[in-house]
Order: sequence, then structure tokens, then C-alpha cells
Amino acid sequence: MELETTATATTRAPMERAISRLAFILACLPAVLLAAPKPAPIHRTATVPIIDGRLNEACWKKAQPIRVVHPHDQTRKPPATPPMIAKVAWDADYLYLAYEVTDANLVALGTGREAGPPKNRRPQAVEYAPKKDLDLVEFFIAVDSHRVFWEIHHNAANHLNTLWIELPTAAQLEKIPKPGYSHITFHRNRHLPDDGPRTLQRAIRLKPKPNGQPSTPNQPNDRDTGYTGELRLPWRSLLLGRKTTPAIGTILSLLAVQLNGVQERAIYHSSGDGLPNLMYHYSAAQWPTFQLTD
Ligand SMILES: [Ca+2]
Ligand SMILES: [Ca+2]
Repeated sequence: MELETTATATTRAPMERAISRLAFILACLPAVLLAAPKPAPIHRTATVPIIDGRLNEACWKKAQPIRVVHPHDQTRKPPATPPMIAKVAWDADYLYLAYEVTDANLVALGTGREAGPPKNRRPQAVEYAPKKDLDLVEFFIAVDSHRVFWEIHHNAANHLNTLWIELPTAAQLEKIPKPGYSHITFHRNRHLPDDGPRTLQRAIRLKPKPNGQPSTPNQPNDRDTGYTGELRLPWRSLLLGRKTTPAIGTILSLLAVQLNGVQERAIYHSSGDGLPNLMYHYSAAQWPTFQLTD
């Protein structure tokens, strides 16, 4: 910025202006690179977690908690208690996700339809219904590209959506003043497949209420505490049938999101700090990054 203010652009020759601009860009580069946070580790688990919604496995104790605490509505303050904590683990066959949602009124609605391969059909979750105070957990997972990636929805009734997302190209995006829902291609007929004997698994467990009974989704007259969820995603399905599974050092972008419906308002929090005021799909390059480690 200093280069632009020390002399007005009109007083300089075009070549000088261009060099100044280039110098400015180059001067900014290291700062940008330094500003990018280091990828957080995802530890490899030697013991396969049981996908039952209980997060009592060693891999979940070891995994770094991902705080889903940043409001999408930038006029809101981050809550003192994250409404969701997510965790990630991996082995040669799978990427494992776990999470805990804290919510006093759980709402989980199904569409009545199923998706998935014939032997692994999944009831579909309603993904947006503010009038019904709908709740939802979302994971955005991008391995090779920030333009095509998976969007996964899971809820307290164990409904699951796996959507293949495709965004416009960078050249197309440049011509769109305010990218929104209508510019995203949701490949809804393209579910996350199984990989032979390596199958997607999903589970939830409702957390107990103070009286010891499980929380009760879709009953507004009592006070819930929340639920925990576990997902097992075959690597080669995530990577669209690539022959090899990812190696140590592989970097991926992953954004965890919680939608909480409160008094007919859809309130979103995510694990991404400082994301632009757009749909999460458009900020894949700024989602938190992770690196597969031992
Ligand atoms: Ca478990
Ligand atoms: Ca809720």
C-alpha cells in the first residue's frame, strides 16, 4: 500500500507503475505465505475404530479437536462453548470422522428418500429448513481440487447425504459478481460409493439428558444435550477410484460446519476462521488444511 500512497499513479510513467505494482505484489507474497497456517496433523490409527457413535477409541483421544466455533454471520460473536467439536483419523483404507454436537433442541428430518449403493442405502437428510429449526452437521472434504469436492451431511437421526460438488471454473467465477447457490452444481445422483469390501459406515449416539434418558430429536418440549457421530469413508471412494490410497504427507482441506436452527433462523458455525461472507463452497482454498501423519 505504501507504494500507492507515496506518489499518485498519474505522476508515473506506465512502465514505472507496472514495476511498482510487481514489486508490491512480490513484497506481499512472503507475508501471504507466512500467514497460511501449517496443516494440522491427522494421525494414523493402528486400531480400527468401531463406528457406533461412541467416541471412546484411542484414536479419538489422540486426535486434535477441531473447534466448530466461527459464526458464518460475521455480526455474531463466537460462542464461549463450541456448538460442535470434530476429530479426524485415518488408516490405509479409510478416513474417519467423529464429532460431538452440543444442542438443547435437536431437530433431525429425513426426506423419505434413500441414496447409496444397493447394499449400503442411506436415508437422506433434509439439508435446509429454517422454519422447522433444522439441525445438520456438514463436512466439506477436498483432496485434489478446490473446485470439485465432497459435501457430507449427517444428522441426529443418522441420515446421511454425500454430495459431489462442482463449482464454476476460475474464469467463469470472475464473471459472476456474487457467486451463490444457483452457480453450484450438486451432483445428487453421485453418492460416495463403497470400495469392494471397504464400506462407508455411519452412526450416531444421543447424549443423555440430566435424567439419564437419551436426548430426543424432534421433541421441542424437553431439553436435549446433543449427540455424537462417527463416519467411516473409504479412501478410494473419496478419491474417485484412484488405485492407490494416500500416503503420509498427503494434504487435504476439510471444513466442519454445524447448522443449528433457532427460532426459525439458520445459524451456521464452521471450523474456518475469517472465511468470506459467501457459501462455504466458494472458500475451499481458505478451509483449514490437514496433513496425514503417523
Ligand atoms: Ca466408536
Ligand atoms: Ca438445535
